[in-house]
Amino acid sequence: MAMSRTNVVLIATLFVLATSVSATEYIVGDGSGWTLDFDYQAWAQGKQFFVGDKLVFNYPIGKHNVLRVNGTDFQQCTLSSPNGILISGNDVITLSTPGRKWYICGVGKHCELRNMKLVINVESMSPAPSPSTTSGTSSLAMTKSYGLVAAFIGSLLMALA
Ligand SMILES: [Cu+2]
Repeated sequence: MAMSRTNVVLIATLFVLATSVSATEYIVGDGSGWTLDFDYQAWAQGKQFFVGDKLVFNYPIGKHNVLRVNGTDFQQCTLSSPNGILISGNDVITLSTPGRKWYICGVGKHCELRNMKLVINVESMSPAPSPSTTSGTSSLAMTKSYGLVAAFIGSLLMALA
């Protein structure tokens, strides 16, 4: 089985290489999720979002939703032209283009009165992974990525044994 062992090592190596430049997944509101009276501007502050990163909105189905809106709708909490309504309770949005992105909750007056609104700025280029330039959040994200890689390789090796 020497050949298949070589293949496994090769696959694992490729996986590590791919993951080292992979996107970051941000849980909006972290442990609080997408909910009432959370300061999403504070949450977004200090984070750098890049094309390819993902936002995850977690909330109980039916209690909230996620609307992609434009800047005017965001300011006024209006729903004149939502560019997509997400209702799954575990909504994953891949940031596919650079620029400002606006998200609000369309349920009741959650946007107007309960601060369920998030605006972020997405930058076009991902920085080269470098340990010397880590902020708190990105190093955490990196640690998470490498943990997944380790788990992946571990399960591969176990399958082989
Ligand atoms: Cu809501």
